[in-house]
Parts: sequence; structure tokens; C-alpha cells
Amino acid sequence: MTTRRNVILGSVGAAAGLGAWWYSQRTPAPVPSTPFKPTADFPNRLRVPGAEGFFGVYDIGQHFTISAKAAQQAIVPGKPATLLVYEIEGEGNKVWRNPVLRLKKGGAVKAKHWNGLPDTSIIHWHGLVVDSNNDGHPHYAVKGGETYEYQFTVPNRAATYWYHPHPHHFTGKQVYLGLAGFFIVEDDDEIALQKALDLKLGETDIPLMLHDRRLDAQGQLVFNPTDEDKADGFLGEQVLVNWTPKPHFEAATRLYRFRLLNASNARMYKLAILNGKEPVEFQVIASDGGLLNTAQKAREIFLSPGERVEVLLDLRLAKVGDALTLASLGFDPMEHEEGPPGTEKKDEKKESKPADKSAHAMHGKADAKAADKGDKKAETKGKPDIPEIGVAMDVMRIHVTSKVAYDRAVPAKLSTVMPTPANCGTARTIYLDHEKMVWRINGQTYTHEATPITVKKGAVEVWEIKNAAASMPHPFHIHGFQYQVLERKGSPEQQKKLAVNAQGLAVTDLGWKDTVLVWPGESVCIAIDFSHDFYGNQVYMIHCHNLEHEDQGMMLNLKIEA
Ligand SMILES: [Cu+2]
Repeated sequence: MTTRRNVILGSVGAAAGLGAWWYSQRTPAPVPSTPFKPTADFPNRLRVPGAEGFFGVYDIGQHFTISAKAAQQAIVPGKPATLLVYEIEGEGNKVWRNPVLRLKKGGAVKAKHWNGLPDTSIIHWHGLVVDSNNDGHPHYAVKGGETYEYQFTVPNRAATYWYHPHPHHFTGKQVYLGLAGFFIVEDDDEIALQKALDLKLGETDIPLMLHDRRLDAQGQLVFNPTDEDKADGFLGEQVLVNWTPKPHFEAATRLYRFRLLNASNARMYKLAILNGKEPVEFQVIASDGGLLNTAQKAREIFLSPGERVEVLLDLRLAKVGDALTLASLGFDPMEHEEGPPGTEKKDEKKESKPADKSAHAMHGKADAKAADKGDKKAETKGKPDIPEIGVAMDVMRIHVTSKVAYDRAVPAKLSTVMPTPANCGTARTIYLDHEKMVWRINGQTYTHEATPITVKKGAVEVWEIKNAAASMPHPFHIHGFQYQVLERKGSPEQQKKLAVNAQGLAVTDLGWKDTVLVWPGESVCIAIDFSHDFYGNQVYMIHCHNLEHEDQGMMLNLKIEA
């Protein structure tokens, strides 16, 4: 007989070696329910963080070594595959791979990174406020066989941050082949919320890493970007969640927190939780930089590469046997590299590369899928079914399999986000465009030496990130600082529909951000306080978080002058 208890032990405990503390903090045992059988479309149990092993929770304490190396780790059950992993070895032969790192605000990280890859590499702690020696700037990338020593404290608010490689030209490949993990910071507000809602990481508080991948018949990752993929971004044929293909999650009739991270190289999602075809309401409680002031109701959210969003899903009124689907809805990908509809084809006889690109990009629109099919077949030999960005995809099934008593309420106030005093009028312009399919920031591409953007330490600046009309959506990421989104201007209709205030912001724009989606033709104003406690000049990065765009040079140094 399957009970909620052994369902959980099956999913979390199998490789986890659960400690006594975990039992003692458990919620009362739920009422046993009828045995659960997964459906054929989502046969695989979602991988959730256990106490060790692949995706296990590693509480940062003493100095540790984190190695980047190849390892055997099945993606499709029963088919061992080679993945690149971050590995930490602990006492008693414990091993973590791509661990969920966890730390209290103000805590210290002392870690040696050993690069066991053939290419150069370096770890970037995405969203953390650290000095540039510890930020994973590609300038510090080390060769295979070499090490890099990190030592920093984390002043950040509680939030779902993450870590991934950042060596110039190799970020896309290394992330795609496996290297990425969650970095969860906790503080008093966070602990209060966990207590109020009875949330436990890996059980009712679930990190969900979404990324699309191509797998061959043997279940091995395929990464073979064409020139066009390098210009557009490399897409997969299916979305994996925590490296689980076609996953399902078994839930009880209570409230769950999902920490969603888009770790895809290039794919954006328009996320919804569907009951049949109907998006259900959920509550957004946090964005990139942590908890919002208050929970915000939503039914649909865009999540671009690099962004995180935390949501609460209330299943109290659900019945055992109910099922919901986490899905990405169809949307217009707005790949308008040759200009928005109606303005294209100014010069019909362009260089061969952009012209090829144009044909593909225009076909990529949701309303031209039929034309696209034939096109894509020719382009991706043997892989004919790579859905374009914007094509609807199911991501995960949530099955309600047990009934529990649960009487907690979401606190009226979650945390305090102090607004940065600024408005969109006095802005530094950051212009995103391309020339011959090379994506640029302010007309430039990355070099190690140049520091084209210099800011005085302590300055509060407003940046207006303007994406050209002839462009693609770009997730714009800044290292070293969290910022606030002030306003969206010239947004496409599908973004405007999600606005929750007069400034055109969506719920995912609220709170503190480090990565923000900018559509073609759109301008997004952000306020950044360049104060920090670090001595001397610091050199960070700004870049597009489409990893192929970044690797092709859509990235600039940002110098903070002391
Ligand atoms: Cu981009």
C-alpha cells in the first residue's frame, strides 16, 4: 500500500540517507490514499533535492572543494549518460552533484573550484553581491586541471540564486552539458515564511530548474549548434525539470512553493498551471532577488533565461485524483531580426547568413508553424521536431495523491522591498541590436580589455535598456548588483496584458531583479544603486542571458570606480 510517507521516501529518500532531523520536523502523517499510477505522458517521478547525491542540498559551512567534471548520470531512466557536474565530496564518502547550495544571509563561502574540464571555466554566483575577484568574471577563468579559490560573504537577501560557469565562448556549452545549480539564501523573513506555511525544502518547497535539451536514442545530450543556433540560441526538443524528462510530482491537499529557474540556454517560457486547458490562479511571492512585499495573484508569467520566480500553489480545495499541468503556453517569440512585421525586406539581397536567418526567424512565429516544419527538418537533420520558442509545451504534471489537514494562511506581508528613489527621466541608455547577426550592446561586443561602461561607486543610476525594433527578446543581466524595474515602455501586447501597474510592470518585474526580459522595440527602465562595501575598483559584466548571444559577445565589462 502506498502512503504519502513512502511516496515521499521513495522520491526524496532513495539516494538521500535521510537524517533524524528530517523526520522530527515532518508534518503529521497524511491520510493514506489509493495507490498512484503515473500516466504515460509524464511517467517519471520529479527529481527533488535530497540530503546528498545528484541535486542534493549542501549546507555551506567549512571550506569545500567544488569540482567541475564529467560524470555518469542517467537523464532518461535506465540510460546512463555523460553529464558535466559540479561535485562536492563531504565526510563519510558523501558526494553531492550539482548541489542545491544553501546559506544564511551574511554567511561565508570559502571554496576551491577545481576545473576538471578540457576547456577553461570559472563559476559565476548569479545574483550574489560579491567583489569582482569572486564573481566568476571570464577574465579569471582557469584552464583544465587548475583551481580558483573563492572567499566571500553573502550580504544578499534570502532568494533563489544560482551558479553556473562563465568562461567566455564556453558558457552555453558547459551549462547545456550539465553545469548549473541552485544557491538558496535564507534570512529572518524567509524563515518566518517557512514557519508560517510549514514549508520544507525538497518536500513542500521545491526548486524547479527548467531547461530544454536534445537527447539522442541512447539518452545522451546532444549539443551541436549551427551558425544559426549560435545567432538565435540553441533549443532543445523537450523541457527537463531538475534533469527529469516528462516529470510528475505527487502532491497533497495543501500549499506548495515552487522556486522556478529558467536555466535554458535560449528558450523563454510563458508559464501557467493548467486545470485541463484552464490556467489556475497561483501566487507569486518572489522574483530574482527574493520575497516581494506581498503575494501577487497571477495565472501566466513570462520567464526568460536566467530569471527566477517563486510561486505558491494552493491545493487545499483539490481532491485526490486531481491533476494539474505546469505548461508553457504559446506566444509570439518576436524573433524580428529583420524588423517587425510590415517593415521587413528593405534590402532583399542581403549577405547570405542574415538572409537565411530571416527566412527561419519569420517562420518561427507561432502563426507560421506549418511553414516552419519543413524548414526545420532540413536544418536539423535527424532532429526534425525542435519546437520554436513560443510553441506551447507541457512541462510537468502535478498529481494530487493524498489528503492532509492544512490550515495555514499566506502572511499579508512577506518582506520589505524599499524602493530605490529614481524615475525613468534621467537615464543612461543601453542599446541592444545586431549587425549581420552579431548581437551587440551599445554597438559593441565583448573584449576582455575594454571597460566601455564606468560607474562611480555609490551612484544611483537609471538605465534605459532599449531593444531595437529589428531584434529578438533579450534577457538582460547585470553582475554584482540587484536592481529595480521602474517602467516598461513600448511593450508588445502580450507583455502589456500581464501589467499589474501603470508603469507596465508584470509581477515578475517586481521586487529585486538581476535579469530582466526586454522585447524587440521595448524599453525597460531600471534603477541601480551602485553602492557596495568592496575596496578599490571592481569590474563586473553586463550581458544577455541567452547563452549563445553571450558567448558570441553580447556582453560588456562594467567598471565600478571607487
Ligand atoms: Cu540576447
